[in-house]
Amino acid sequence: MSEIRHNWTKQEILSIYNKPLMELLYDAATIHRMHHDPNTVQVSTLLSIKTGGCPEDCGYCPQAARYHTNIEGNDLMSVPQVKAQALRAKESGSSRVCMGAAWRNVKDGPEFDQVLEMVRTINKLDMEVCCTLGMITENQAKRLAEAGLYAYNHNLDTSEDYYKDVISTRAFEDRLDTIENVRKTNVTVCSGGIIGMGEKLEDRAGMLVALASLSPQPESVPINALVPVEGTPMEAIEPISIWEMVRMVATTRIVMPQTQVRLSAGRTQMSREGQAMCFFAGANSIFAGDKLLTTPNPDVNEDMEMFKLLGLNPQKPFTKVSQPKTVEAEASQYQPLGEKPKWSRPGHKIERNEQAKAKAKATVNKA
Ligand code: SAM
Ligand code: DTB
Ligand code: SF4
Repeated sequence: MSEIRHNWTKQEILSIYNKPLMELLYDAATIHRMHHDPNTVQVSTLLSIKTGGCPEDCGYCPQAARYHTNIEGNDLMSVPQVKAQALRAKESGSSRVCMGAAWRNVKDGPEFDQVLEMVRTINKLDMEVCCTLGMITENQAKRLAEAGLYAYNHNLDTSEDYYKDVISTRAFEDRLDTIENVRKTNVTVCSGGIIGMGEKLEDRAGMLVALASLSPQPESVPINALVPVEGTPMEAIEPISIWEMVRMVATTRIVMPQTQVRLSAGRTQMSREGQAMCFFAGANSIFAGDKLLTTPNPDVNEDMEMFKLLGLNPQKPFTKVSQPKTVEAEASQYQPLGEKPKWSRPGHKIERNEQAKAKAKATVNKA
């Protein structure tokens, strides 16, 4: 087993990322085999339980209200709706449901109670449950854990340096605080980022330094390729090449040997050969289902054909960490505290985000 290091430097990571490709692939695949079955891939289904209308200004995100993208917004889904979707996901071979909400942070109240009930319902279907709901407090993390949550997704998204050029409504530090709150429970951490947002290679390395320095390292690290969506400040950014994805996956595998590296957004643009290279380089989880949160993803049948072609098998639920016990609402030990945490709001100007907002306003005024 290779050792787990938490003190990687940006320079070390850059020199791994820039290695001759055959060496990089060989090194990553070697480490991958020491810690994982190379023929097993964990499959999660995303479910957008509350879509659009988000107050944040994340420059990549189609769900930020201020950019007026073409997505269909929705209020919080009901528990039976979620259960039906989870059953469909289970039938199609997914071991995990990941519920996403376009929220800045969780607020105690009926909507959070409803999410807790969704968590209990899916855990009782013997599936892993993940949530990505924005920033959460320690008490909220404990309530999610008590309901039977398996994983919480909260991405660092990019380096601390570049974060300021992407989002002005919260700070990198806030993301670390939420991850720390999740770490105070038994819920596993899923945290990664996006490449192809105009960042430098140094920023990709910087993000990996931050993720690898977490102790323990995240159990799951999603690597997303930016999906450029019309109306967002990043609509016109040129897509990255498959080689960058392969290098990023391989480097992530090397610096975080035990984590499940997730080949995330951007798969519709990747060939099977390209994805196969990513699996060889150490990717061992994906999002399945024809939709991510709001944008397209490959069809499940196509993915299953790809698995067959490559000899890959979907991972069974609770292979890595055992199933959490669900505590019913009536027996809960935790009360909603109605906290109003002071998540920061830096409010600096990001020219690209300002322009997208102004463009959206002008369109509304014209109509
Ligand atoms: N609101 C919550 C939050 O921001 O943590 C949860 C939902 S948010 C949509 C989850 C993640 O989706 C983001 O952190 C980002 O990594 C990813 N994401 C959003 N838009 C994307 C895009 N256009 N391309 C790639 N990834 C994207
Ligand atoms: C993650 O890292 N990627 C997923 C999941 N975690 C929540 C989301 C990707 C969203 C892509 C844009 C969309 O579909 O809206
Ligand atoms: Fe809101 Fe999350 Fe999208 Fe940012 S990434 S705008 S917080 S939904």
